[in-house]
Amino acid sequence: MTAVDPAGPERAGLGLVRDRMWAAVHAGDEYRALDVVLDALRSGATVETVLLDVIAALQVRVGTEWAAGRLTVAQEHAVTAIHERVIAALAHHPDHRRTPAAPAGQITVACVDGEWHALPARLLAEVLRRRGWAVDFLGAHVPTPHLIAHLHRTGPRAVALSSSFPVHLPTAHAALTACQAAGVPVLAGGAAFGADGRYARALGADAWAPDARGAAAVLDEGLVRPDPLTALQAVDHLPHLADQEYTLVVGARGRLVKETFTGLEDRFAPMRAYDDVQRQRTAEDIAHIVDHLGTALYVDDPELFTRFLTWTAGVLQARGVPAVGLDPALELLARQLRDCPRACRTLALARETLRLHLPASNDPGPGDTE
Ligand code: B12
Repeated sequence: MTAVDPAGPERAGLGLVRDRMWAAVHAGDEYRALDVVLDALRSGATVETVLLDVIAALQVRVGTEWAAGRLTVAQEHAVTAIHERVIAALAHHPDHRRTPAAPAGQITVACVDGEWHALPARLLAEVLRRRGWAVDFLGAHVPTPHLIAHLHRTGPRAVALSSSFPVHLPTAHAALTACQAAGVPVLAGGAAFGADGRYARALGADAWAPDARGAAAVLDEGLVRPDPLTALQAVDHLPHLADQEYTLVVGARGRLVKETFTGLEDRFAPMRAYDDVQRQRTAEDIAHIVDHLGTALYVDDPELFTRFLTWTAGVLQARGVPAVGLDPALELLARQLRDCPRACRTLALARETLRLHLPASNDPGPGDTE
C-alpha cells in the first residue's frame, strides 16, 4: 500500500496554477494572468497562497531564467510589472479586499535606501495586511532620514526593513540603527540578509524572518522596543571595521574599478576585441565586484564575496563570456589592496573557489590570457 501525502493534491493544483500563470506572464498577457489567479481563488486557494506560492515563486523563476540567459532584461521587467499589477488588483478586488476593523497594530514596510527590489517588500506588506496589520508600505529606495521622519510621525510597532541586494547591507546597518535610536524595533528580511539571516544578526536587527509567513509570526509574538541609547552604542559592534579596510575600499572605489579595467585590457586578451557595450558591461561587473568586496569586509564574511563571484561566473558563462577573466580581475584588485590583509584573504578565497568551480571548457586556451 502506498502512503498518501495529504498535501499532494494541493501541491499538484498549485503546480498547475504556476504553469498557467507562467504561460500568461511570459506571453505578457496581464488579463489572462489575473484570470488565472481569480480561478485559483475560486477553486479554494487563499490570497496568501497566490502571493507567496505562485507570484513569489515565479519571481524566483524569473531570476533563474534571466541568469541562465533564457529571459531578456525587458522580459524580466514585463513579468515583474504584470505581477505588481495583479497584486494591486487583488488588494483592491471587492471579494478579496481586507480592511481590518481593529488592526493588530501599525507596521512600516520599507526598502533600504538604494534598494530597487520593491516586490519582495510589497508581497510582505500584502501578507501582513491580510493578517490584520495596518501597513504603511513605503516602497523601494527609502532614504533613511525620510524613513526616520515617517516613524516619528506615525509611531509604528515595528519597521520591516527589506533588502535583496547584499551591497546595501552597510546602508541597512545605518538605517536599522537609526530606527532603533528612534525607539522602533526592526525586523529585517530579504535575500541580502542571508538565507539564514546571519547578516541581520551581525548588524543588530531586533529580529529576522526568512519569508512573509515567518515575518507575520515574529510580529504576532511582538517585538520589544529598543532602548535608543543602547542602539547608538551598538553602532560600534563591528570591531573588525577598526582596520579601515572597508573605508579604504569604498573611498578608492573609482580608482579600483578604473585600474582593474585598464589592467584587464593588458592581461586578458579576449577583452581587446570587446565592443563598446561589452566594455561598458565589464566596467559594471568590476564595479559590482568592488562593491561586494567592500560589503564582505563590512560584515567580515569572505563567503559573501565568494557567493557573488560564483553567481557572476554562472551569469557570464550563460552568456558565452569567458568567466576566466574574473581571475585576473581579482588578482589585479589584490595587487592594489596588498596592504589590506582581510581584503587579500577574501580575494584569495574567491580565486580558489572559482578555480574549483569553473569547468575546463571555460579555458580560453594558451595565449589568450597573459
Ligand atoms: C525583479 C528583479 C529586479 C527588478 C526589481 C523590480 C521590483 N519592483 O521589485 C529590478 C529590475 C529593479 C532589479 C534590479 C537589479 N537586480 Co534584480 N532581481 C529581480 C528578481 C528577478 C526578482 C525579485 C523578486 O521579486 N523576488 C521574489 C521575492 C518573493 O523574493 P524573496 O526574497 O523570496 O522575498 C521574500 C523574502 O525575502 C521575504 N522578505 C522580503 N523582504 C522582507 C523584509 C522583511 C522585514 C522580512 C522579514 C522578510 C522579507 O518575504 C518575501 C516573500 O516571502 C530577482 C531574482 C530573485 N531570485 O529574487 C533578481 C535579483 C535579486 N536581482 C539581481 C541583480 C544582480 C540586480 C541588479 C544589480 C541588476 C543590475 N545589473 O542592475 C539590480 C540592482 C538594483 C538595486 N540597486 O537594488 C540578482 C542578485 C544577485 C546576487 N548575487 O545578489 C538577482 C538574484 C537576479 C538573479 N537572477 O540571480 N531586479
